[in-house]
Amino acid sequence: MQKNFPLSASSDSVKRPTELVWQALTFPPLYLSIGERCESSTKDAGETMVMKRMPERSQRCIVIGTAGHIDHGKTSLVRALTGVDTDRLPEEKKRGISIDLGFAHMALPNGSSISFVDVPGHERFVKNMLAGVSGIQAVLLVVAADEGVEPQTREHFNICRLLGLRQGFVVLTKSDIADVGQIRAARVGVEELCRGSFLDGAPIVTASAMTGTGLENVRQGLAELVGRIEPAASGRIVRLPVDRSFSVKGFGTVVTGTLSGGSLSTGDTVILHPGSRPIRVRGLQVQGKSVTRAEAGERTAVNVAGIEHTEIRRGDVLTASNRVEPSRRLAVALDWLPEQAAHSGRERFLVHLGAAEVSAHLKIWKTDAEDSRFAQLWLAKPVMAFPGDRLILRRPSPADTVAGGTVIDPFPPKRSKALEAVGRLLQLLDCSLGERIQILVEESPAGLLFADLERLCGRPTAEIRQLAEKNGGLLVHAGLPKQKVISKRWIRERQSKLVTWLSVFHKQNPSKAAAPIAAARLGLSEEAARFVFESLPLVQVNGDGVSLKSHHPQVSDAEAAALHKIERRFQLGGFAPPGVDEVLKETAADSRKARALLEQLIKQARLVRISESLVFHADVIAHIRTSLAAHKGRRFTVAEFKEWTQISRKFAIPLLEYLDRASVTRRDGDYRVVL
Ligand SMILES: Nc1nc2c(ncn2[C@@H]2O[C@H](COP(=O)(O)OP(=O)(O)OP(=O)(O)O)[C@@H](O)[C@H]2O)c(=O)[nH]1
Ligand SMILES: [Mg+2]
Repeated sequence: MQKNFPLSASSDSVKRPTELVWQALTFPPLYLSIGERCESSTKDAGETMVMKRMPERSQRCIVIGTAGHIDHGKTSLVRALTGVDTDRLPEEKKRGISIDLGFAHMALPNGSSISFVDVPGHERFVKNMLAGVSGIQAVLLVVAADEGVEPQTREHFNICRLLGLRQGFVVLTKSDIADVGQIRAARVGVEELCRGSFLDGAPIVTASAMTGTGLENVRQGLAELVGRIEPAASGRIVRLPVDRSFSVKGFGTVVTGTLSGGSLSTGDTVILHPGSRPIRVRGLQVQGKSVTRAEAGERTAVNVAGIEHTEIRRGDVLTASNRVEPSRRLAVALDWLPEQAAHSGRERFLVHLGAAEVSAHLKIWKTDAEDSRFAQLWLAKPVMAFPGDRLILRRPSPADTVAGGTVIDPFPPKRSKALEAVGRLLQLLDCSLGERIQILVEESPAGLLFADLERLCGRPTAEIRQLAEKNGGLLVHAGLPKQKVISKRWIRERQSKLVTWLSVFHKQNPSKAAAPIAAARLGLSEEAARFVFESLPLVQVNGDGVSLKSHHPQVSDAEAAALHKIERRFQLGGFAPPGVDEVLKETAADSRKARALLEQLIKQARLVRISESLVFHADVIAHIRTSLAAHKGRRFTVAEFKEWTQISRKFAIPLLEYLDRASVTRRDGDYRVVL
């Protein structure tokens, strides 16, 4: 039976032991009760999970991050709004600053709710701030009214802008200690900072966490903000970039993060990356409550089974898809901050993606001296990245944010020339998923499996299949053991090559009925070759041989006589044909030669192969087809069929199976139905 999380304590009623190190859990009240010790590990890394179902909760539940310079009042504002002090580390208490991420939540009167991610403002902890803001849907830019815009106001704002955030507003805090002139100056500074950005024209609310003045306006602003936020996409591959991993007594390992799409249910098996380790979801909490399902965009705490909390680190990723995998090389479009020169060469950067921080170097694809937009990132360790993911590039020393980036291709070709690479990235940059599928399939020499496409596109197979099937330029080949998508253009190109090759083969081997597929496949896999051959109207595939339909093998007088003899044997056999081996033996001393003659007759449709060892004359099959066609819809048993044809059971069963395959009849239990 599934074990529930403790539901007894509420955040404010619990007096937590001082040794609690990581109280800044997503939903501390439910995981922690008096005396429980919670340990944590917070280091690097990744993301993911596949979405399947629609949300079961009707209320909106969104994640908002704070941003702003050190000491500007972010934590105080969150506490005034939620009653939760997100500074929980002893060191945070001692130093009076936030060091790591803090979490709190509040309910809005309309039933919606907000999860706050409170970030530290200190310049040394921007890396922690980055682990928190990757999952937020809106920002509260907090600026102390008495100080105005400061360096980390700017850096945090830039990070939010570069991550592609679209919603948020500004709170000028500490209004109780700022005079009118300071407030006006702070407002002007903020307006200047935000000009032309997603916060241009956003409300600038003046408030004091100390006196409570203006907090009602902040609440109102939050309620309006929630209404403007687009719901996170369902039906996507879900990733849970882990920003925290800790252990709760009696429950074991709990990890937290923001689900980036889809849903996660208790009992699901998820895969931990890096390492591709499957683990089971024992329990889930969202907004401080145990739930059976967490949805895209929600701050989620996941109780996982069978793994120590120290084995999961900040930046690791949970995913429900076993087809996606982390990558060490990313093709990206970069947006450099104006004051930052374009970089390349040996300089190392820190890449922040999801909750991960990874060292990397850059290769910029320069097509002219000015252009440093497109680049390839070589990462020190793999990260789970999907096309369209945003990332931040920082210089480690002196620490500074230098650029934002968008992942264009998480698995780019290893080698290519700058012009080629840029041309390709420009194509992929703004394309739809359908166009991306087409580009990727056309690039690959023999088509792509759906599993490959899921990995390359970061989107679920069901969505990819739908788009591939309705794309006139692509062919979904169902005949292979694993379904593959092949471009029709590619087939057409191969078609002309194959036809040329076959013409040459027939010219050089005029007496051979067909070329072996293995020899004709022109560097393709046998599966792909067979698929191409079968799709060509000019070409005929027969067993292991392939030939042009227009080809008629030249035969000597002796061969013509042998052909006649073989055909005659099957014709005379009628419904009781002779054994293939027996006929071959009679025909020629050289068994390969005899088989080639038989194959020739099959190719010419004088004989029909029913199974490997059973061949009928074409007239017999034509006779059966005509006789059955006159009884459309008629049901009959094997015994009846035997009676009509006077055929033995040995031949009747394979013959009927052949007729089923040829859609002349359909099996229905003990009966056949004439189609
Ligand atoms: N007078 C006054 N003081 C405030 C107000 N808000 C915060 N403070 C004080 O400012 C100091 C810093 O507040 P915090 O809320 O910790 O600031 P922060 O932005 O979270 O700081 P970091 O997380 O370290 O970046 C504390 O001493 C607060 O008591 C306010 O509205 N009025
Ligand atoms: Mg703080």
